[in-house]
Amino acid sequence: MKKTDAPILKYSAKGRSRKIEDFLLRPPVEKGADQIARQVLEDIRENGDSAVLKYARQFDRAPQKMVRLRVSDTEMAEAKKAVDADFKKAAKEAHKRIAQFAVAGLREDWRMPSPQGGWLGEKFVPLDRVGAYIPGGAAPLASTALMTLTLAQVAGVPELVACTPADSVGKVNPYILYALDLAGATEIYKVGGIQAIGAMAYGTKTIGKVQKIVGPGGPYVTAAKRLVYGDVALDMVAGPSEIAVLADDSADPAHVAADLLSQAEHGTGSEKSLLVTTSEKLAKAVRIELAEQTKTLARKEPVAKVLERGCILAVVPDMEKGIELCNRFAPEHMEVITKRAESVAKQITCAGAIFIGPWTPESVGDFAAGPSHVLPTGGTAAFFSGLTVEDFRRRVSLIHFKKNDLKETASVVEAFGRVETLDAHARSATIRLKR
Ligand code: HSO
Ligand code: ZN
Repeated sequence: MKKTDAPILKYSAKGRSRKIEDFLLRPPVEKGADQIARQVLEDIRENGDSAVLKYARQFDRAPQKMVRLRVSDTEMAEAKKAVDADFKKAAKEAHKRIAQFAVAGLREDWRMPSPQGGWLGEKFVPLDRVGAYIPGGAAPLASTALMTLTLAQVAGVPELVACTPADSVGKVNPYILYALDLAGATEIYKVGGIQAIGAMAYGTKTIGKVQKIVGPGGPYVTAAKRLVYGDVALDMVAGPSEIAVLADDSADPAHVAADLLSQAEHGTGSEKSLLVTTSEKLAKAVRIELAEQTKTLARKEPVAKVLERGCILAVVPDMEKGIELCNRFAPEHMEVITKRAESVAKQITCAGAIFIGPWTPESVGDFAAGPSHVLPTGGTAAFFSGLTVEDFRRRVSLIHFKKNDLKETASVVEAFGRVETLDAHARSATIRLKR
């Protein structure tokens, strides 16, 4: 076994393997990032645009001569020209499917009767201004533009802001720009990292404050998002990609390996790939495939890093144990490639998204299927969910009482008012019932 081979480990009923337990632990925020984020955010809060520009030059690849943060109409027009027809077609198809899924996910306003003639309900209203963070860095994630703002577009949000870092000549990747345009972005700024989060959260002269920030990011973006919670609404912790594959001997090892590598190639080296299988034979074959297929990938180095420290092949005694391990891992992406995959998938309860059966590679979820690929990572799928259209609307409760509803509940209001020593609460109900 080479250093870069993922280890095959047993997850059994007797005693837990230390290596597997360590693998399951993913600290949500890297130390160090938090401290830097605090300083940068403070500076942006105080000094606005000049601080944002300073950090864009310092931390993004933006050149010293870049002075304008906003992407101009000319830049957008150039990007549209630069993008090839094949990609345009693909992006439109993806956009259509993401929008259709979002429409299906919209909740209707609803009402239920209150017993004495009134009614109770909820209504859903689009937010006014939201911001999406589109990572630059390791790969130009054009799909992330679609997987965030399309949902806001369907929700009916009028102001759609996007921030994404500039490259070394002060430009944004044209494919990202094209996708942002399709998704209805109304303002695009060339700024990444903590500085993008700070600008959107606090607002500067150039970049007006947003109500909610969504989108994935590295450790610095994640740390910054945690620190601006409350100044703005946020989505979830969406860090380095993760995939778990639950497979039995019906799975094709080449397919399983390809899927494990698909998330390992994202480039940070902190991605996680986990195979959970009832078949040791499959695990061995997958290990060989991982090594073979890696040789043919462009991003060998980051992939090798993940294989070395972020990938394990766990052999379980039965499917039940496998399901248990997957739920404990709570992965961002969970593939089920087993016999009776649908019934196995029913028992997976902790995952950002579940990909069911041999014809559903995770990559369709990244680019084409419909649900957003912005999903919780780091084990937070145990309590967070992926981005949906409802993330871009506020839900407002509605209460409409008739006199008899108030009569019926006045004693409840009075009782609580008494216990909580809040007379005026009680009175505002009883005063209406006095003649
Ligand atoms: N797998 C990433 C999304 C992505 N993949 C974008 C490729 N491009 C999020 O989990
Ligand atoms: Zn991906």
